Formats: sequence, C-alpha cells, structure tokens
Amino acid sequence: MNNFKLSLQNAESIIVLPHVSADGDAIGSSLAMGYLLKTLGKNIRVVMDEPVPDKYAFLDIENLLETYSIESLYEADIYIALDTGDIKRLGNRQHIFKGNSTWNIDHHKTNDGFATNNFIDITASSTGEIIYMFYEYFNVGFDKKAAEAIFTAISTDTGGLRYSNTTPASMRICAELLETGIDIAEITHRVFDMTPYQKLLLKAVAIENMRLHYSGKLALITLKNEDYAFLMGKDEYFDGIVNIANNTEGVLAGVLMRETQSGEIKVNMRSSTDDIDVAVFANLNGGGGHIRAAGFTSQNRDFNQVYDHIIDYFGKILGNA
Ligand SMILES: [Mn+2]
Repeated sequence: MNNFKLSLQNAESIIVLPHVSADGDAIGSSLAMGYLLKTLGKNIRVVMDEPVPDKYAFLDIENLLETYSIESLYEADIYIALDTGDIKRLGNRQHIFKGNSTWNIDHHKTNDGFATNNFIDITASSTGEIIYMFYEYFNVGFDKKAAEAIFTAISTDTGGLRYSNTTPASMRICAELLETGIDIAEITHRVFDMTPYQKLLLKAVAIENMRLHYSGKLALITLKNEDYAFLMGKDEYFDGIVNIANNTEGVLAGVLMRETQSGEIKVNMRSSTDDIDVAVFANLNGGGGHIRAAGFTSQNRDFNQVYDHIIDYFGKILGNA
C-alpha cells in the first residue's frame, strides 16, 4: 500500500477498470476506489466494458461509470484494474492498460500478476474488502455512497455473507459499513431478490435445458443462441444462472455452457465441495477463478466439442466422488 501511495504522489489522472461482465464486486470496488481517489484530489474515470447493469445503477450516485467506446481516448497517469484475474478479463479495454504505472488489485488466487504493480490478497473475500483497507490506510472516512459500494461488493462475492469465503474480518467490515446508516435491506433486495421478468424467463429455459449426469453429481445447463434470443443481448442476466445447477440437491458440480452471438462458448462452473476444484478445469482451458467458482471461454471449438470435453472431464473427477 505504501508503493501505491508513492505512485499516487506523481499522478493526477487515474483510470479504474473493473473486469468484463462486471458484477457487484467489480462495480462496487471500482466506485469505492473512485470515491477514495477523488477525495485524495485525483481526476478519476471508471471505464466499464459494457453498459452499467440496471441492478447496480443505484450505486453510481455521482455518475462516475462510463462505458468503453472505441472512439474515446483513455490517457491517464495510472491505470488500475480491479477484481481482474488476468489481462483478458479487461475485454475490449486491454489496450488501455499500459505504461509503467499499472496496478492490479484483486483477490483471485489465480491472478497472474499481469500489471507492473500487483496487490493481490487471496485472503480477502472480495476486492471490496481490499478497498476498505485502502480507506483505512489513507485514513479516509466512509460516507454512505462509499459504504454502499463496498457493502455491495462484499455482499455479492460472499452471497450475502453466507459463502465459505466469509471471514470474521468480512463481517466486522460490514458492521463498520452499517454504522454509516446504509439500508442493507434495500441493497440486498436489489442485489439478490429483485428479478426482471426476462431473467425469470431465462431461469425457466435454464431449468428446462438442465440435465443430470453421473448419478446426479454433475448438473449441466446448455444454452444455444436461439434459446435466449428474447434477452436481446442482456448478458448481465446470466449472472447466477449456473447456481440453479449447483444448488440442485446431490449435485457436486454445476456447469452452465452457452453459445454467444460471436460464436464463442462461455462455460461457468460452480462446485459445492472444496474437494472439487473447478478452477483446475478452467485453467486447463485458458480461464480462471476459485475452487468453487470458475469459468472459461472457448473460441475455436464448436458446441458439441466443448460439451463432450466437459462431460469427459467431469466423468473422470466425479467417477469416484
Ligand atoms: Mn471479486
């Protein structure tokens, strides 16, 4: 953190970059970092790969979030990638992230240290939790908007302080954030409960297309383009769909594989036991993640090839599980 402080001394303009398909941790931690750096007198831009998902728009009180455009210039003294395990997760913005003053602040164990400065804390539940520590380090107090952003970040990655990555520290930090008077019932309702109708339809299709394999230990949801044409590009609705598979009783590994409009196959995986490390399979395929949550994108294989690959792989690891 001292190095970060040093590099800020010579910097005026800073661009913050959350990962593609930004979730609550990516957006919450980016906004909180943005607010912190603004308080420290810096010029801040937070550049997303895609439009802000509706469900997180309430966090952007200062209209700090902008969507990447190929026509725009992105010159800054420092570039900070947040919650981003590898450079590919910056999507269309990979070329922005350049120069000698790039920072990679993250909590993913698979993070490959792609920046000139890397601050990785794999004991943190979320990147939001790391940003909280930056506030402490710079001795900047929390206002409500910063507290809401960090709470959303921690809450997203810990499933509302319920997942195994929840630590006593996560809970203490959330208690501190609660002191600012944030409305956690409202945030929780927006982040976890409220469902747009189209997402409900997507869930229905996902359940219909789910098949169990290996005596019900693997649940695999397959979706082709035509199965979800009604979403009309609202890719953010895929957030959490894989959990339908993994939350089915008896399932040890849940997988969602879907075709995208550009012809790629996206694979999301969840495991319900630390004995099955889905990050291994993700890494083998050029992706990344955690033991219980990982994924990859396959560019040059067709749907059936990826399907067979998944079935074969999980057959080997679930055969004796
Ligand atoms: Mn995260």
